[in-house]
Amino acid sequence: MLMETINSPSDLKKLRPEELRTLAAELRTEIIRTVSANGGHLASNLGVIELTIALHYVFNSPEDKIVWDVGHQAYVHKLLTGRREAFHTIRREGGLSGFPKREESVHDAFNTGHSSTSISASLGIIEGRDRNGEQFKVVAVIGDGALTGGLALEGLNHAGHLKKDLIVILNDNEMSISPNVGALSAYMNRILTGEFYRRFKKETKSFLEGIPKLGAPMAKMAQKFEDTVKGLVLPGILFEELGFDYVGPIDGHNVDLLIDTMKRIRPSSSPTLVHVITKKGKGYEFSEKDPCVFHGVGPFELETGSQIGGKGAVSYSAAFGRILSELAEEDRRIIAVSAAMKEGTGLECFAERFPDRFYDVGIAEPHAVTFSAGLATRGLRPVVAIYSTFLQRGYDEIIHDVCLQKLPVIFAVDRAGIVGEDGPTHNGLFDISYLRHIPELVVMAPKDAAEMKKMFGFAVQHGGPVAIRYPRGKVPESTLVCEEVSLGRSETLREGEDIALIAVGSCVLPALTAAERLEKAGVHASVINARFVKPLDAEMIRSVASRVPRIITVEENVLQGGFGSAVIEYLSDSEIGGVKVKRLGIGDKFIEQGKPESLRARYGIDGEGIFLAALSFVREHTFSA
Ligand SMILES: Cc1ncc(C[n+]2csc(CCOP(=O)(O)OP(=O)(O)O)c2C)c(N)n1
Repeated sequence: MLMETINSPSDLKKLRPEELRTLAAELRTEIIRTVSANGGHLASNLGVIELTIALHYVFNSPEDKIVWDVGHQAYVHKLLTGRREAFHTIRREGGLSGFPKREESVHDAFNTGHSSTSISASLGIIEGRDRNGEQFKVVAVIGDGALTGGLALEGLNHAGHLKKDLIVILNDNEMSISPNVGALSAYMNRILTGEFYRRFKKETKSFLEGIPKLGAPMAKMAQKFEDTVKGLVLPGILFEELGFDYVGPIDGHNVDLLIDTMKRIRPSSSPTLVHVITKKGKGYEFSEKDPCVFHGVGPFELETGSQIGGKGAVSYSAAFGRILSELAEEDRRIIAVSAAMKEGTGLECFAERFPDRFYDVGIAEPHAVTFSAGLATRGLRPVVAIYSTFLQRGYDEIIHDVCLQKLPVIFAVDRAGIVGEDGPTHNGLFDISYLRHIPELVVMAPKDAAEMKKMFGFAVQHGGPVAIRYPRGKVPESTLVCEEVSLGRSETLREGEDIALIAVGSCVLPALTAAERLEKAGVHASVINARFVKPLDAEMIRSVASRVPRIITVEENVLQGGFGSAVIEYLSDSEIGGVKVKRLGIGDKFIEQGKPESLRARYGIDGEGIFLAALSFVREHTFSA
């Protein structure tokens, strides 16, 4: 196997052109095999095999820096930069990250996971390089989806101003996770279909032929000129106007052409954008057919492409999609907004049922929030569904554009809590903290699907901004009767006088499990479903504190500024003493990748962890009393 001879990019440079094609085939097989076992971003990686080979063939990593946007497509890069033997551990606990990580390799120039950062980061690296008097090249590899993000456009704008030798490789497969949307995408599509070229040709020809005498020979000359410029200068006029030399579009699966192009542009001293056309999912029949499903996929059967363990209970995202569709049937004000995550957030069914009430705004979370604020000023009820980790991008917009104006925007905060294999860039562990302190905003978390439905029903009727957070994964089996939701009121699920477990959302059922085990150990626990992180159920806290000597709060969020902090703040501000409070949640650190169940156990927020913490809390404070 050629692949086994490549331990660093310098080994790659020893291969002959025909060997590079063999290597590409081997890499494809390796990636398909590994992702079928571990899950991961298959389609995006299969699309950049030849491109990655060419980049490492021409540039000299780690001296030259390659910055991968989003970073989900860096598997080939990992395989070529000394991580082949560890590749089978990708996305596993203790294994290789599914994204570039500076801590993992000197070849990873910048950590990524969130979209649209590569151009800004690369520009910063270039400016830092020049200030230090260093000499190397910097290449940002960005997809057409990631280019729809405002941050990428801000970077392009600045790059055109700085006029440094930034190289941007635009990997255009016409797909974000689902087909890419927006005017930029349409523009690039026109480049690909040759509309620019055809229009240019027609207009120039008729203009020239209209000139008496000289016209005809000039038109002939122009024909020759056209052949030279075809596909080179004119199609990328937008990028040219932004200060980039545009090269392309070129076939992103032709290694020779890619290498040749990279060699030509490498010496350039001004911003250059190479438009590379790739096929997402290339080389595996199932991912070519359905690149959206194989964008980020769980383990699957190699022969059939069908996902292993994909069936069964409904996910929270799917439950949300159904709930919103039902509510929208009754209430014409409801509009759904997604930032390039229609499938991930469960909004496919809504989009099908109400195509004219669904917006995919591209990978543009801040815009999604402000756009929704605008809709809300017109009496509509926008529901903007964004993963907790990506909503971080919209923080100021939530404050300035939504809450300051008390606008009734509903935030469906998906993937709130531990997300798992995608690691620290994707965990949704901050939203309680970054939402809780915003005036006017109501923050809720359901324990199961029935409660989720009631909460969204409540949110639509509530006249101001509301955020509802729920985790990744399946909705739990729950036979609990769901009370009506009323503003700032919690739900007491179980009474006990030794300790009170006050839990938020996904931690409520584990708290109940813990309480049952505590009962067997002779400890009587109350279990309270907080329901509202904000406004806090002050009456409940006051009443619990007067009856029970110990409180444990449980949340799948960082402890700093979280729900437990809110409880302590309330007790302190109200000068309520005599009750001991312990907070369970995630400490002050970014937590590693791994299986969500295993991470919940490690951080003590599963049933077992809550049980053990409660037991020792009771014992500690009984003996020391
Ligand atoms: C800020 C942010 N929002 C959403 C996502 C989720 N996401 C990951 S990849 C992706 C699509 C990227 O499309 P593109 O850049 O064209 O890359 P491709 O996978 O098509 O190669 C999205 C929306 C993200 N990583 N970051």
